[in-house]
Amino acid sequence: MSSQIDHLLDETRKFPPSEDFVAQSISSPELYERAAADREAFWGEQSRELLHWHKPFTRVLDWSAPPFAKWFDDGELNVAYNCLDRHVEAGNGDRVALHWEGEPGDSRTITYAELTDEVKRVANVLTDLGIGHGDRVAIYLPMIPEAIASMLAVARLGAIHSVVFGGFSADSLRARIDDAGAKVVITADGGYRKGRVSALKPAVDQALGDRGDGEQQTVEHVLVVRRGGNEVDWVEGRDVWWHDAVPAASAEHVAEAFPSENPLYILYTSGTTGKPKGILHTSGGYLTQAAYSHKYVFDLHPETDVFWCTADIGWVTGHSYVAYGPLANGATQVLYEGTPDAPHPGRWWEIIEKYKVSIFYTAPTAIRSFMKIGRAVPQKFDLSSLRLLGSVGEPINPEAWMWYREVIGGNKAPIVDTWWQTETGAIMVSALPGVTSTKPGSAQVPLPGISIDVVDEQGAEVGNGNGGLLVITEPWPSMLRGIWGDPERYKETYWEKFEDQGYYFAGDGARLDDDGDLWLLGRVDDVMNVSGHRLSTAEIESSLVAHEATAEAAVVGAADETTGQAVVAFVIIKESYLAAHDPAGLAQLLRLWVGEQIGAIARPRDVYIVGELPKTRSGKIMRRLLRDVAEGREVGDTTTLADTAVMSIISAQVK
Ligand code: 6R9
Repeated sequence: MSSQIDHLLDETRKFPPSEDFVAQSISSPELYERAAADREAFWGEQSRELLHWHKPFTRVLDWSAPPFAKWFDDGELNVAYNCLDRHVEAGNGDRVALHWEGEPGDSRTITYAELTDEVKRVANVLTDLGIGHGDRVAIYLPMIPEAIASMLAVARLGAIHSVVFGGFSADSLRARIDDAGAKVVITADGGYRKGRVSALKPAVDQALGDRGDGEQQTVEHVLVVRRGGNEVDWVEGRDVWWHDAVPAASAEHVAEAFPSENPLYILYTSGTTGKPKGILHTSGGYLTQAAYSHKYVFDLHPETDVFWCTADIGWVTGHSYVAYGPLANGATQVLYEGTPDAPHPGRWWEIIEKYKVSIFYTAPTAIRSFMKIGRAVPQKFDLSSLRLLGSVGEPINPEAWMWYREVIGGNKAPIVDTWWQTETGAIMVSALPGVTSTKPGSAQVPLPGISIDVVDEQGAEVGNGNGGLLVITEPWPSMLRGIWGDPERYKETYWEKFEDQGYYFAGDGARLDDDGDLWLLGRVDDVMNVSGHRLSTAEIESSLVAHEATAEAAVVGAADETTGQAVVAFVIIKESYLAAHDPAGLAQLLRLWVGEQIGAIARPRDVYIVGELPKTRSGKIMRRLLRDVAEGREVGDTTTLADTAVMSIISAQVK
């Protein structure tokens, strides 16, 4: 790791924005000045400018009971109205909201007027299914227009959605449905992935099936979109076809105003313990910063730009930069159902050419896998429409950054590397194109209105040229309002570490270079980042030990050329299991087991069956040493181990 950091800090290339870009850019240095002069007034101004408030707010921030913030809290708005109706009322109903592209090549173009109509119908259907203000709705859908319509319909009713990534297993879905107490699940029969229909409804059926623990489950209805055309089981009275209910519903629906702090959604993310955290976001502040960041970071010209964020709606990036930010700003965007390489490795570039995408936002892991295939593939397509590129999810190494700039951006499109988290709700750190000279590998500077610092373990500023922990020093509009049902965990996880200073602890290591630009150095806790997705070591360990063969397990994130980090597991097998079973194929069995338990993204790259795990005298597993083994390095300092011989035994077993 440290050699990698040194290498990063040797990076001195800088790319100032071109004159042409500056001339048309909506940002200017004045934005920073206004925010610095009066932060709260700045956010108040932004919110009034970007959103329609049914009842205007008179207070910007109430921080009288930290860490529980209230933004714009005496104002009232409707999130869906802001994303839909007001654009139609302003005469932009014919503007394309979604250019949707199915994986097999089918496509649909949906205008703002059409999407508004659809959302009103879905809102009426959900009302009929018993959903009202404050109820929870789980959404387990592929990347189809109905996914966006579902989120907005839930928001329109003042209800709360919990989108669960379609790649998650029935068990993961069940845990999220239970934790939120969802009343309705919206799903599909299946969706297209890698050239085949991948079924979704069976996982919902399984999640809602008898759990054998006598617990009442909360779901009353399942609304099912037909997409894959695959056969599905049907529960009469519980299941409703979308294509029966939605077209038959009325397209009249008046958006009611809700208080600014009305909960909007829960999104589960991995923490340092096994149980995922239900991150809670509310309405007015969240939508303000989603719209603001989308507008300025992406230099959005809604009349002419075509925006494409490749994230799935199951992740926060899909919430803020597929659903809420772009729609609040009246943008035209691309929504793609499938994988980047189906049916051919140039699929993404073909889509950019087809829709003349001008702003493209994706993750470093995708860029690295395209680099591996080679530039000949993208070079077959006309990518000249691209004028701005974005990156999110993990640090982007300078090599990948340069490749992205040259091969995809034609050496002209600025790249914005955006740092943020599920918890922050929206982008916090990024260059402003048209203002900032960009630097390969650095996420650079906090957005106007955002206060970030790098501090040491005691909370003291480290200053330029030094590394430490990234903190957010002032509340921000789209900050999480808590962890669903667990206020204590919220305080402990994010606020306890720097309680005296009142800083939010992000869990990331960072460094400030001599210019004061930020370099993100990865998580400092037991959270891994695999292809830009957060996974917790504890969650995968508990899944491994849930298998009858496993006595003990330790999981580490090991550096991986394509995925950033990869899951590597070290497992001790029970004597009793070995006595009765053939150990051949056991590693593969456990890999698949984790995939079934959590989802394919959590499946370990390697499972090593070992006899012992390295532990300190107090019994803590020393993952640092296992990481050395997993990354094929000389094993580090073992002096604090209870048994110092253990590492040589493990190294031998792994070879
Ligand atoms: C938006 C999103 C958050 C974690 C975060 C950090 C890493 C995200 C990054 C980045 C370096 C960037 N991360 N963006 N690291 N540079 N531009 O990814 O949310 O899934 O909650 O992950 O991802 O470690 O703490 P989430």
